[in-house]
Amino acid sequence: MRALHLIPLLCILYISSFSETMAENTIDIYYFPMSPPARSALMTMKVLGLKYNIKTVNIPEGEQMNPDFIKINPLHQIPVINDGGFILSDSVAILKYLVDSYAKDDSLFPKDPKTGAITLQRMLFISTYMFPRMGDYMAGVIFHGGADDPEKAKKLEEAISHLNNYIGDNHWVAGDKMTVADIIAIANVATVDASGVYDLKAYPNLWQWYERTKEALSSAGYEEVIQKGAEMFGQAFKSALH
Ligand SMILES: N[C@@H](CCC(=O)N[C@@H](CS)C(=O)NCC(=O)O)C(=O)O
Repeated sequence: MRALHLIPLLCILYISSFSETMAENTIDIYYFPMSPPARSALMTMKVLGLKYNIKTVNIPEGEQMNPDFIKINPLHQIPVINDGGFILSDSVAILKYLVDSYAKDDSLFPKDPKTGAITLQRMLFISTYMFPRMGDYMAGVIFHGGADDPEKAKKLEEAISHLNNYIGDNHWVAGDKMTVADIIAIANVATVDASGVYDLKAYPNLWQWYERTKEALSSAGYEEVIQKGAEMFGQAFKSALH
């Protein structure tokens, strides 16, 4: 639990590295760097070159239960965006909305029925299959006593293996083009990687995709958004594990 004491300080340091200023069409994002879904939303905003304003919701401190935030999202979860009064929660919906509203074309979320449906299926796989297993194992260690649980670790590894199979011979998670499914996937995979528990190189399709996606997102701020937040989570996990 020692790591939890460091989290507020780390977050202040981390958030202060975002220096974008308010401007017209600035989208508010309710955010915390340790959160994979929140990171996928911010990463997508940066890929699209949008102006944003981070409103920090410190989850380890319980700020999601503040009445003002509950009014914004009664489910008390981040991410949430507020785009000129349009309030939207859930990372999958947010990523689709951002692409539909602001991308110059539909490549990040294809309109073609089949590739669009595969993109959505992969996003839902990450959001409803991999992410809960990561929460169960990693957040379980951080927030509930720190005891390792090999069964939960194995369940998360099953998700990694499925993702490796989905990628197969494709370059990207949803086929031969990069989509928002890659962004949501890497926000989660980087967190799994930062746990230090898994040898991701043992999953060659996934490993090559991981390297390729980091590279593709680097100029949009991969390190700043995804890597740093994942490491913060990984450090908290490693410090709590016993
Ligand atoms: N399905 C949601 C899940 C969001 C979620 O679970 N967010 C966590 C942080 S990673 C949260 O806000 N937890 C606080 C709580 O549930 O009270 C999404 O993809 O946006």
